[in-house]
Amino acid sequence: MPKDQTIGGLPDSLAARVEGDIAILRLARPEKRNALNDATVYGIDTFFNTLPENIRAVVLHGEGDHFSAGLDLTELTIRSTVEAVHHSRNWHRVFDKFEFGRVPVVAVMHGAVVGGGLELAAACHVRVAERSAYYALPEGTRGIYVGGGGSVRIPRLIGVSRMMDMMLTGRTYGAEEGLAMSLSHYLVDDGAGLAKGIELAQRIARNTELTNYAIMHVLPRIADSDRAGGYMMESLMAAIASGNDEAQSRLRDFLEKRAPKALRQ
Ligand code: 1HE
Repeated sequence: MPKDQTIGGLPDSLAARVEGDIAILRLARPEKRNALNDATVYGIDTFFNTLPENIRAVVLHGEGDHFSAGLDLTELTIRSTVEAVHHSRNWHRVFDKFEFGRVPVVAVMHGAVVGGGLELAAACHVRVAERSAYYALPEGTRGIYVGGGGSVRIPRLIGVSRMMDMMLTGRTYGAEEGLAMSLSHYLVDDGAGLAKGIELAQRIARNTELTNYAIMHVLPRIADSDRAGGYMMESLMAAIASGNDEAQSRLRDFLEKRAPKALRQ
């Protein structure tokens, strides 16, 4: 795969490129603060549907001063109730597709990460924030409600009570607070987010495909299930993963002192 290959067929609001076995998807509508219109959401779907086979991880970031201003509010004004349900269900479909997809996604957040922008980031597997990042759910003050899976995903990150406060009062959290609350996993200086996101994606890409798949698909299901079922699923997954040839060869590499140690970085 040539370096910096582009991925086509996307709307103008998205741009994608390939760097080795990493694909980088950019929200590219800075003039509208990367507000997510239908074309963009369908474009995200297309991106993941057409991801080249060799891609092992994805980095998602935003162009301009903000990650995303959330739902494109111009599109809400013309919807009937039933159209609004379908619209929200489409976000669920697309975000679920990559959350439970083939490869992990690292979000790089800066500036506004609000409303549907936060819902999008919450569907990603690892989140890096630049110091400029701030988080809000202005749906409450706009007289609407989250529709991109936020009610399901965001309480799992910060708890129902914090999300309630954000929606009821329009409270915003800054980047440092977001790190403490698990809205992000990493905090870096402004301008350093993409490099950090790529570095993490490259590290993820070196894991075995099966382990990454288990982490994305099995771990959250275990967390959602009862204890006894969870333990059983874990044992089965552990047995399947360690029986894999690649795992056996990596274990031998460690035991024969050829593999890196898990030292503090
Ligand atoms: C938009 C949007 C948008 C900007 N939909 N057009 N989201 C919100 O309630 C957040 C709304 N946006 C903002 O509060 C601000 O735009 C920001 C704080 C993010 C950035 O402020 P600023 O001063 O840099 O930009 P701006 O001047 O407000 O916006 C620049 C342009 O982007 C302007 O258009 P223009 O044609 O006048 O230049 C804005 O109208 C446009 N723009 N944000 C449409 N969101 C699945 S349900 C999810 C529900 C939600 O996401 S609700 C939360 C929606």
